[in-house]
Amino acid sequence: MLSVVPTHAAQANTNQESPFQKIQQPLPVKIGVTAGGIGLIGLELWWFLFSEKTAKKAEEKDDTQQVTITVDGGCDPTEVIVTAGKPVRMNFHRRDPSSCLQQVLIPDFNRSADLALNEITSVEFTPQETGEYEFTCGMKMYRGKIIVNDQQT
Ligand SMILES: [Cu+2]
Repeated sequence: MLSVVPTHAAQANTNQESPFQKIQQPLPVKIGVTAGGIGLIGLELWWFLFSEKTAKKAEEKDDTQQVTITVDGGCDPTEVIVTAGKPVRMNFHRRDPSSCLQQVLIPDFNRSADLALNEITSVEFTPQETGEYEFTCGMKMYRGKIIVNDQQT
């Protein structure tokens, strides 16, 4: 997402070179900052709406539904499918050194965990009700979904 910044800087430079620089500088700068901000928002929207989603059903082992999530520039899978009423263990394998991904939050189940680099950190909870719940990185830039289905389905 930071890759937007150089583009914005280049636009600001172009504006400063125009002959109207002294009079109009504050306005182009404001427009540049606004455009940069809108660009970032757009990029985030694009990321959330159109980036590839992968869904994976948790596998039942020892009465626990288990799923491994690779954390590397985001989460894979982005959607985890589990069954209500049974313990869930999410194994987060963090391979990305970015500080953005050093923590995972599952607010609906009151869980948070610090992820050690190149290690698997497990988070356990038992969803009692069907529905869709979110898990995110510490700063909520990356998001994933936990889909809790009825036992019959
Ligand atoms: Cu983050």
